[in-house]
Amino acid sequence: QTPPSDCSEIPPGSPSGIYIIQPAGLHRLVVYCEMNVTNGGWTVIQRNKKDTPITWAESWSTYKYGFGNVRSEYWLGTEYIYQIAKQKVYQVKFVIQDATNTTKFADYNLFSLEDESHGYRLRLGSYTGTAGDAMTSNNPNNMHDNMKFSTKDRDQDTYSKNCAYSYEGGWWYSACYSVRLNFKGGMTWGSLCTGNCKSSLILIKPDRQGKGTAHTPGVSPLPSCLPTTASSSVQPGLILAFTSPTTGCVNTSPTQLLVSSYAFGGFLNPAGLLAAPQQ
Ligand SMILES: [Ca+2]
Repeated sequence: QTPPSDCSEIPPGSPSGIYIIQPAGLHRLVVYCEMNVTNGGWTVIQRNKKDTPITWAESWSTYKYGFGNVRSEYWLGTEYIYQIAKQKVYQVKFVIQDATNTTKFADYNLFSLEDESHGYRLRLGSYTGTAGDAMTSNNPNNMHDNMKFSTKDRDQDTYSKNCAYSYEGGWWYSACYSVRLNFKGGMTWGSLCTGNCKSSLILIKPDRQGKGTAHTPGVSPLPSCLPTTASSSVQPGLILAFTSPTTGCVNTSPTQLLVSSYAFGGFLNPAGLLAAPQQ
């Protein structure tokens, strides 16, 4: 049975949590589905908070395949975001908690990335919301829409130096930013919260609600494996989640170890958990 191609195919009414999806032409991914915000069905591609232990100043390849903890702060992976968003016409919702703990939204009715050979260039549609249209700008120096993705080791911005290196996180930089969400510390969203945003959440789903076919009735999120069992052979950046074939639970490691692609290509270790493939 094929998993849903994204969180929009999780049946309405299912709780938020960790689910398995399989975008067209890709392997299975472990993702967090947000089922409470605005009709649910959202695939979480980024989650961050001001006091995160996650280091966001990561390399191109780390961003490409994702990092963090799917239950807390994480980046799903630029390649996987691209693969998901190319399936249909997608929209994006940025959920920003400002310095006064007020939650604001920024919606763009189109979200897509170009492929890696084109730098994962960002394409956004028109804005609605309460947070302010910080991703697009009349100022080419802090524009994000239509920019390529840059990391500390791959400078694709429009600045003479490297924004991603200077500002410690991968993003669709120009020269350099009005939005900084991939950052360890206070985040920035336009003039809403400048270096003091409390948290961020980036959600995508197909533009037309219900366009996707409900996949399996009565789906529940994968339960957490307790107690936490970590494998000593895990390489940072390789493992995202352990899944138990007997209980179906997901065991995410505490920090810096991500959750997506390798959970299903591995083998059973002595603890009965599916570990990442040895490369
Ligand atoms: Ca540059």
